[in-house]
Amino acid sequence: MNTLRTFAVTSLLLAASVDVAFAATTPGQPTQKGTAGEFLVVGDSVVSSQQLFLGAENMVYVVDKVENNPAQINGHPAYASAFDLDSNTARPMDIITNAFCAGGNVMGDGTWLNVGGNQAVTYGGLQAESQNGGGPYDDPDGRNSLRTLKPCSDDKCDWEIVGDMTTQRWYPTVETLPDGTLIILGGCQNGGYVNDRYQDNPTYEFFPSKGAPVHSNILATTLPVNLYPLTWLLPSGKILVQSNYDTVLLDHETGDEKPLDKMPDAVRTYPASAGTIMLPLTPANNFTATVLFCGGTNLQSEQWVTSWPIVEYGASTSCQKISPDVSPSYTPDDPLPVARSMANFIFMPDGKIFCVNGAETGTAGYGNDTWAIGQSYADKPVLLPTIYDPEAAAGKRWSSAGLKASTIPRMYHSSATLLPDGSILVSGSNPNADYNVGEGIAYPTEYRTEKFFPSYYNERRPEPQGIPDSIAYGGDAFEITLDKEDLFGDVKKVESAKVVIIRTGFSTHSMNMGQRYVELESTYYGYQSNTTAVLHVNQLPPNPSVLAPGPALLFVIVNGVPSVGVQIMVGNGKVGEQETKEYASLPSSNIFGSSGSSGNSNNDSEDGNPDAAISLSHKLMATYILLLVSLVQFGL
Ligand SMILES: *[C@@H]1O[C@H](CO)[C@@H](O)[C@H](O)[C@H]1NC(C)=O
Ligand SMILES: *[C@@H]1O[C@H](CO)[C@@H](O)[C@H](O)[C@H]1NC(C)=O
Ligand SMILES: *[C@@H]1O[C@H](CO)[C@@H](O)[C@H](O)[C@H]1NC(C)=O
Ligand SMILES: *[C@@H]1O[C@H](CO)[C@@H](O)[C@H](O)[C@H]1NC(C)=O
Ligand SMILES: [Cu+2]
Repeated sequence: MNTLRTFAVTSLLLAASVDVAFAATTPGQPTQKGTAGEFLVVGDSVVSSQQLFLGAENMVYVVDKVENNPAQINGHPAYASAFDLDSNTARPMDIITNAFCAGGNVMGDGTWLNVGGNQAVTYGGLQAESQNGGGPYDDPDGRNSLRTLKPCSDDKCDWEIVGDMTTQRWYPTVETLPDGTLIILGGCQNGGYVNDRYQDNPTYEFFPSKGAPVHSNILATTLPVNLYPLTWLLPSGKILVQSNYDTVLLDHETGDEKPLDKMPDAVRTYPASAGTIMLPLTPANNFTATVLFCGGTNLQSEQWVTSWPIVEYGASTSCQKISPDVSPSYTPDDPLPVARSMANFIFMPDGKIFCVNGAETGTAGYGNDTWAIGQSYADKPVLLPTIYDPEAAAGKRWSSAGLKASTIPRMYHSSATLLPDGSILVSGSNPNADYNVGEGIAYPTEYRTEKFFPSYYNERRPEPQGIPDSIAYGGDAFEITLDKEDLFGDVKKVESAKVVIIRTGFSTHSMNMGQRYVELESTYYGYQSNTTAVLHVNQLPPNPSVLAPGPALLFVIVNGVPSVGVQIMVGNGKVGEQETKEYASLPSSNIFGSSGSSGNSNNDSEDGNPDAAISLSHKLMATYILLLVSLVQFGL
């Protein structure tokens, strides 16, 4: 019995700040060796990577369902681990209760929450006799559990149970709110391939708790495929919720749900499990959110609840996107080159999207049906990744040019995340009720963990100086300096420089909850005489709904080559309302000492004196106009 394992002390959570160093550092070069365009098996995750997230610059945390993993901790199999990116080794961790198909996300102070899960189980994933621990797996019921982790760069941090939710949630989604608290949406009580009305939990609640769960109409009306609803906090402060064929804008403060258009072509929620992502929020698109959905499965509700050889049914190639703060309608985008269920969409620092994992037929889920492949409900794993370029012309956005396939099928219960060095960690796959390895098993429990190395991986990385340890919502701009090597020996390369913040998110079930890419506004001064440059970089817009507070990675990209990412804190590092300030205006870009005009630089500064340049600049007026527009647009 382990009844004392559960502490109902939510207040503990807010007491201490997170023990990760957020230092103003100059990033160096990657230490991992790899070949551009290829995967490399780098290590063993020790437990199967059903869920994972980058918690510290050098540490990925892995969460598995309860099963018979050979690695032991505290006298029972381990169901979690920490994968050290420097040594590529994992240490088993104790996550205490059964986090099977849990949700997760990060708070404004850097604390990660892992929430919900399944009842206690024994061999074969069958229900355990005791729900309080004991038995072979010693895994108390996790359906209400609120588990937190304050990540660390060593082995000194662990999961703890900080209390219970008011209701049971298996397959919940978690979204970070503008004050750094969390909203927890949906789920069911007992699990299964799809949901049903006897166990549905069509509500949302908050962490820290704001009381009883709130009923959600879209969750109540989109059975049976309303598990792990697809959600994004929008710059308007509303939350986009997509479930089965329905879409709404949720106002989480009033409970109002405004219906948007029906999702065309396919179901995107689990177990259809499309690849989904909010495209980059940039100054060029005025930080307007567009969400992309690709793949999934074209089935009607009644087709999910009868047993038929779904494993042979082709997945969808359809891509659709929506800009919910602007229009209620979906518009088609370039289809996937290969149909996929269970694709993971992962941001690369250059703003392109890496699409990895998944299967050409079938869906997520597993069972002992005669038609399953082993227990897998999916087949024809897609091994060749493909990349989506949001900047490319329509018809040309997808490409697998220069990419080599993986050799490891990664389907149900696989996951992926961007790493600071710009590689992508890919792990998991386990369409099995329990740990299942050995000869003749088509899709075993997979521990092998790969890194994928994008085209830029072995380029000399920029080593920008002046990266701050936190980014605010408006206020003074800051400067980042680039030297000759960072500019590839050519001052004009500064024209391509951008500064971006990426939240890598909580990866599970083809979702990366909270994943987001925001480009900061920046201008430059380039100096021809000594081939150096200064970037003038704005803080985030004065609106925490553009990027909720909490830790994220900052990258500087020059000539398409990203620096190694530095972990910074977005906001004040605390849970609570965030201060917003006026958005600064930046001096116009200029290359001093150049003989011809370049880019959008002006031509009145042959003396290389930036101050003279500003005072003379015809663009000064434009800057003031920009400032005015900014003030208006953020309602100041
Ligand atoms: C499915 O079969 C496996 C292997 O025989 C077994 O361990 C498991 O308990 C079965 N699951 C169910 C739900 O019957
Ligand atoms: C490069 O030259 C500019 C213009 O003279 C000067 O302001 C800047 O400090 C120089 N940078 C370095 C790193 O020497
Ligand atoms: C750039 O500066 C030179 C020298 O002052 C001047 O002769 C030329 O007209 C300028 N060109 C533009 C496009 O302003
Ligand atoms: C930019 O977005 C804001 C709201 O997010 C809006 O008020 C403003 O009109 C937009 N500006 C432009 C130029 O589209
Ligand atoms: Cu699952």
